[in-house]
Amino acid sequence: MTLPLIFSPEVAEAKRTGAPIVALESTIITHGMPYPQNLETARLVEQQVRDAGAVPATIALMDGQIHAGLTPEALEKLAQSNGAHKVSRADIAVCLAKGWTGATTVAATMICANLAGIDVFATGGIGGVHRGAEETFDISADLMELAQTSVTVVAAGAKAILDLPKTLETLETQGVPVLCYQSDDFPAFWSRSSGLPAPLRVDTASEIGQAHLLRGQLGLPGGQLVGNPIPETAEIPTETINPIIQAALSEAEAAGVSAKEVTPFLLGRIFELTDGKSLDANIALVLNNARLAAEIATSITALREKADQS
Ligand code: PSU
Ligand code: MN
Repeated sequence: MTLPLIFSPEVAEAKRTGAPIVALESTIITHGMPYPQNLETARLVEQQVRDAGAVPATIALMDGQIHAGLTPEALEKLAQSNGAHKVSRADIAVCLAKGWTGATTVAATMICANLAGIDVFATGGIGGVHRGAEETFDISADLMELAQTSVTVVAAGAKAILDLPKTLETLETQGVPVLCYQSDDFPAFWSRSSGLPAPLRVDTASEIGQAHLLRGQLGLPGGQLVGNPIPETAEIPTETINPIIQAALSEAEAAGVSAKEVTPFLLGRIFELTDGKSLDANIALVLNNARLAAEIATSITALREKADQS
């Protein structure tokens, strides 16, 4: 049985020439933003990766295949689809077996990127330990994936809808390096700082690329989480966003939302409660992450070429 993995023409060409590639997730498209902003953002993010000198590979499951790179038509179809499944580690194989359309979370995108030989992945925010996890046990599979799959993930930290101290503790327990880019603080998505100190600070894309390769050499499984703070001009002050987060959390509890519906529910309510303003910030930070991810992928490619020559 051959691996059900196919590349878009653009990604296949990049694989052939050894050009740097950046993986992008698709749950953010189907479950993270409304149509048509989701499609516009997905296109902008892909273009940002290209402008920064790498090739974008948006990952999704369709017709029984893992797609690494989507054609413009496939991207549009995914962004418009209402029935796409949210696919994490647990769901990938069944989704493929059934031929469903599956949008990949951070965890599933890491698995697919790794299969496709892609080292770097850009997203908005990762999943984490939910508030009240001591009761619900709701901890995103993204955290355990970072501990076992060797992909460097660039995110603007994690949203304050989560319990950020517990999220960082879990990452530490799992041995996941959390590298905060040019910052002494762990970023909190819409805010540049969560108020929590950076577990590790890095200042250049090249350091991140070197650390990625060193982890491989050292035989350490798992990836790296890069926390890239939202650009200052796009930041939403905590005084503005915190009451909205609280309201969304209370509504989720009152409505009895659970399991994989929790994150999409909260994101949708925050979008509505901010009259869509949360989305502008979200778009700015994803673009910022795409740029840094392209720089990291470029530096990994250059470091590998240098090593091959010596
Ligand atoms: N956090 C965000 N935006 C998102 C997600 C998380 O700020 O779109 C998506 C990502 O795909 C992430 C997933 O991997 O939700 C986590 O879902 P869960 O908490 O159910 O594991
Ligand atoms: Mn969950």
